[in-house]
Amino acid sequence: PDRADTSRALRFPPGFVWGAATAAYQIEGAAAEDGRTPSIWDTFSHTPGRVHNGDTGDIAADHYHRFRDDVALMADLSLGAYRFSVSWPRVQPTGRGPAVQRGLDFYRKLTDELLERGITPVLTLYHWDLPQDLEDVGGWTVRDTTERFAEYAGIVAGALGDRVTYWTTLNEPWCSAFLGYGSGVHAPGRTDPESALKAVHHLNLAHGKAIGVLRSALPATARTSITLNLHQVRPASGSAADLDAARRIDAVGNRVFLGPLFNGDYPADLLADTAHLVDWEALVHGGDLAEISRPIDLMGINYYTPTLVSDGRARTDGPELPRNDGHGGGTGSPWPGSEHVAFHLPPGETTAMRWAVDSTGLYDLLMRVARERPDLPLMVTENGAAYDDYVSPEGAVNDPERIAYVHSHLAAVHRAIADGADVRGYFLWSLMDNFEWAYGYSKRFGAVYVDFASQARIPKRSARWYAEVARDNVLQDLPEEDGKS
Ligand code: GBH
Repeated sequence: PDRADTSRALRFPPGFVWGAATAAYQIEGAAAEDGRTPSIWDTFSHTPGRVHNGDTGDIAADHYHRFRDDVALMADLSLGAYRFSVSWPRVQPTGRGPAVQRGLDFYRKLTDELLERGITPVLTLYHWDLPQDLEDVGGWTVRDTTERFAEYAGIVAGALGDRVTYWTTLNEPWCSAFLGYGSGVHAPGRTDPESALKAVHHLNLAHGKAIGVLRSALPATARTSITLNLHQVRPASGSAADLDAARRIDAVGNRVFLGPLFNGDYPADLLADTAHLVDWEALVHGGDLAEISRPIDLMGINYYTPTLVSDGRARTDGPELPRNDGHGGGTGSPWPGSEHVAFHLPPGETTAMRWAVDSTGLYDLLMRVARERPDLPLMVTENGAAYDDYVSPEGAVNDPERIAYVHSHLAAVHRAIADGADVRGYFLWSLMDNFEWAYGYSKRFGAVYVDFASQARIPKRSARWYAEVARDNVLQDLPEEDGKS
């Protein structure tokens, strides 16, 4: 891009929320403390061969014991908001019955600490850690789990409703359903397309029921939402076959959520594409769609990289593109009914995840949702990048690539706002290095470096840079040495 075009400070709207995000299993550790029992991620990570290097979340970043220091660090970094998740098995170990007070106390202390420092808590009820006892009776493939989730939502709302304004039901239900029950790369590691489709409906329904519970349990000032990892799907060519591949991935990656949420219906093409895999009529009961489409106050969007697809059976035109499995490994497919679609690595730079760096994808995604629902405020609830960070002999972590990545994506958010998208905030993934699911501790997404042997925290250069952006509410042009992307 022409630097002359971009060399100006981008001011964000007054009140724009600057935050960072984490998730319980990825940072808390203390896996067996204060009554917590295993979640599906404890079981999965302790199963040999499932997670890189046999890593587990047993200790993780030990945030359960270090939360006061971590909140002090957030204040130091001028964060206005902190997005975290509640560990279901810490609060309600078997997924049913009475709550464990010590579990709830942790989140009371955490949110008090945040509020004392003027940091707005943004709470997610479910970031993938289903109590193992619920998985043992079917997990997300069974309808009862939706009732269990609604009950759990009521418990947390009762305990924290007086101090938390922002409530998110689910983080990335696409991952829970299709990586958990389809590809098997995430817990519980099942690889059955029918189970994945049942899971996706039950996750949608669990969200809807929880919204109902939150609405009645929380004060009118509370803001409710769901966070989706929507896919910015692009066809590899204009051929009819590639366009159909893109339509299919848009259906089972995006519209499977947006349809019921926004229109109270599953898209007809999705039902047709998957009719041979699941009995939708038996799965979706009367009244379910009305529950799922209950109004929400805000939509969270997580974005990392675009999704480039072709018809893997009949590709004749367009450039040869390297393959990318589209789901980070796993033996099953996370795309039930569309297993023939091929995924490609978009051209250009990649991060340590081998994900393409493409900020236009974020712009396009925000504009798409804004066009569909102009009335609905949006938040970027996750965006960020893993790079091979290391501590220099002087004890510093210099990560210019992460600065360039975040800079370009913030510029995309700014452009979307200028073009009419109602984006209210941005949360960097992640506050600190953590347990990166199937990759264990091998991938570092943090603004803060964590030495997992000593648990020392070292803010990376990107953290200092982000702190300035947050403090000033302005994105300055990057100095030449930090490059552009
Ligand atoms: C999020 O998930 C999670 O919410 C968070 O917990 C996690 O730590 C973070 O992102 C980083 O991974 O194989 O090239 O086609 C990310 C969900 C789903 C995003 C798969 C990338 C495919 C990329 N991811 N997707 S590719």
